[in-house]
Amino acid sequence: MQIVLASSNQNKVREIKEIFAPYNIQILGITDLDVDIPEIEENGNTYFENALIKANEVAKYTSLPVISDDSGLEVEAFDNGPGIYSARYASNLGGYIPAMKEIIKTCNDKNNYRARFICCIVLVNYLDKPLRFDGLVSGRIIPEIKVGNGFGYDPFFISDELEKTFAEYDPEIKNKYSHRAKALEKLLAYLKESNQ
Ligand code: ITT
Repeated sequence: MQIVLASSNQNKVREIKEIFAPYNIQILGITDLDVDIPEIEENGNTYFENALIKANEVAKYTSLPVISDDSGLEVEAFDNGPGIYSARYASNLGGYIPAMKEIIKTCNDKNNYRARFICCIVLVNYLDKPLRFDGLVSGRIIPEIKVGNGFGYDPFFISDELEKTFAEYDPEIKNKYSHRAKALEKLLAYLKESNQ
């Protein structure tokens, strides 16, 4: 089975390909379609709406099933932001290091470090309606930035199920415990069941 992944974030593409690697499913990137897809405006109000916008846009160019991933970091002390604005928040501040420093400051001020990563995966071109698979990982922000593996906000987030930040582990660990892994686990279980 082939699935097109509607994402231009190469880190997500890498993680999703790694998670699918043991299964008989080939993940194609947008660039494998050999078509020119204009930049997609993510103007939804929820992860699901944004994921649907991305998946539907790419589905205009292929008859293969298409998945998309909309994800973000929610920090309690930050009124559960940056959330769906996670990528834009970092880019407005000039990168992930300044964005993490700002978030740490707010957590310090409020003495609340609770946070979670959210991932919403949408599958279209499969049934006659979009399907949605959600993943969440609860954890905490730490007041240090441990640059290493992973991407984005990984260097200062520790899942409640782990001891260190996602950035400090090999990709296999993040790909087992992350919000993305949890959403994709549900998608894989669904595909397995629907192909039987
Ligand atoms: P596409 O829309 O093209 O897939 P994007 O990076 O714009 O790429 P999103 O709009 O879903 O994707 O933004 C998700 C942002 O949330 C991402 O850029 C990171 O800032 C953050 N994020 C999501 N998952 C993460 C993870 O596993 N580790 C660290 N940060 C993550």
